[in-house]
Amino acid sequence: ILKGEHVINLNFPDDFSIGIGTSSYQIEGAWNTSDKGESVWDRYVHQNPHKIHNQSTGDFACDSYHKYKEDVKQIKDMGLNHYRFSLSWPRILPTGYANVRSKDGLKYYHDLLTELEANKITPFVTIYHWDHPEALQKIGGWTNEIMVDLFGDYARIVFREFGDRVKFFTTINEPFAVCRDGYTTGVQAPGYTLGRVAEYLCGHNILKAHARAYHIYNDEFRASQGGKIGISLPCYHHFLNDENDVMLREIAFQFECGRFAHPIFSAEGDYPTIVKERISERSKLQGYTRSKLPTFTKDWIEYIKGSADYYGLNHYTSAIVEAAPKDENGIEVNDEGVIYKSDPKWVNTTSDWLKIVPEGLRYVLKTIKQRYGNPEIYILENGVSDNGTLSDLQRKEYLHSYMREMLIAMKLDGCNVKAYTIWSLLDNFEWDRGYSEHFGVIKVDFNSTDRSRTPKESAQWIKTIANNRKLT
Ligand code: GBH
Repeated sequence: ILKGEHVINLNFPDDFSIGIGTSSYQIEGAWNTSDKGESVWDRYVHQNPHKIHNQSTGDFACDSYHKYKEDVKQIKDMGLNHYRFSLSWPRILPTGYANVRSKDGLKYYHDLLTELEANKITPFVTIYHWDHPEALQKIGGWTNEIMVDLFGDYARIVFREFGDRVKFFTTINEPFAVCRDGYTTGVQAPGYTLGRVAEYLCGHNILKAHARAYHIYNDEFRASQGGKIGISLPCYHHFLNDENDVMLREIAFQFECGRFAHPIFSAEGDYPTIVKERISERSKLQGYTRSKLPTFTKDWIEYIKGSADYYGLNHYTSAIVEAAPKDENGIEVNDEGVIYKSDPKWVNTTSDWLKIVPEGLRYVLKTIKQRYGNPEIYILENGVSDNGTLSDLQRKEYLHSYMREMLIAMKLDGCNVKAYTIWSLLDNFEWDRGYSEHFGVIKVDFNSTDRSRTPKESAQWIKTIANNRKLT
């Protein structure tokens, strides 16, 4: 550790916001209440029950559609500053298009905002957290460029409806996961295993859609509403077995984080050169006519560049990167040419992909600062799962150690972190893992029809931190 570390105080600056998050499909339930449209997740879990742990669905989830007042009370009880939640696109626009709006859908979110205002909790609103309308998937979902226009239309309605009450917007949650798991691995809705052409096309359209929403906000709403808008991107820290392998780290960073961050946050814009070169070379080796990675025109590069007021970071864990093996033709098994491993010394959690590596967060924050001109950073997700206990000691330790690294990055490295968001408020529908991994600081009894909520021990700990404004 570093000289001077012992002398820094671990208090949160006065203007720093501490909050907690959820997403619509994971908690709301009420999947077909009133005129809500079907989402890709509704369709996916109903048509592919075997792809979800225990054949679970989010049909009822935490029933937050009916119990949002209780959710807000829990946040209030912990003394937190903000609540990050997402809007369900088909709840607001049942067909996906802007010509049909659901009065009940809009009312639900207005009611939630009213409750938050009454409790002085700042809303951080994510416009899209994976549950787009099934009707739009029918025409290709994120592989169809029309999504850029349609997402823009949806975002405009969101700003017009809610922008006088919401000052923090996030356009899209984790494009990497949407495209990798929706189109290549197929473990998330819509569940396709189409490969990298589709995955990169998805990412390409998501970057454009994000920028479209940003510019709509900028041109039509910023002057009167005065909020901030950004995107949430996941980023691990990449450790090396051999410090001479710095190229592996560079490639891993640029494929996982830079592919989405560089077009938006770098001075030059566009995809990172190394990503363009590697994908183009490999596409050639594999006999494709052109690169699997689409190309941005100069206009699009300029339009996407700078399209965020803050860098939204989702961070859970880190990995060791190694060179990818080669197939029988001597070609690396994936475009990036790296694979992820974990250190057996890292502490395990209930989620097999999530090892506890707090120092990774500091590295990631420093990397973002160095590469992208010290942007404001909002940590929008950080947390850990448990196996259903109320005595969640590991969560307290996890949150403490990660918050500590964040504060060190702020105070010693000068990283401009302005908000920290715990994932998650509630045990919830954990996508393909169903209800088997519990990320909540509030336990939800999924066997009770009223989905009763009980704070875990970590909730009490969070309350102490939020009240003292200091990590002890
Ligand atoms: C977040 O993504 C999501 O934004 C949030 O909705 C979710 O509740 C939270 O994670 C906790 O899971 O072992 O190959 O199947 C984090 C990124 C992407 C991490 C998918 C887990 C599965 C890896 N996630 N990934 S694998």
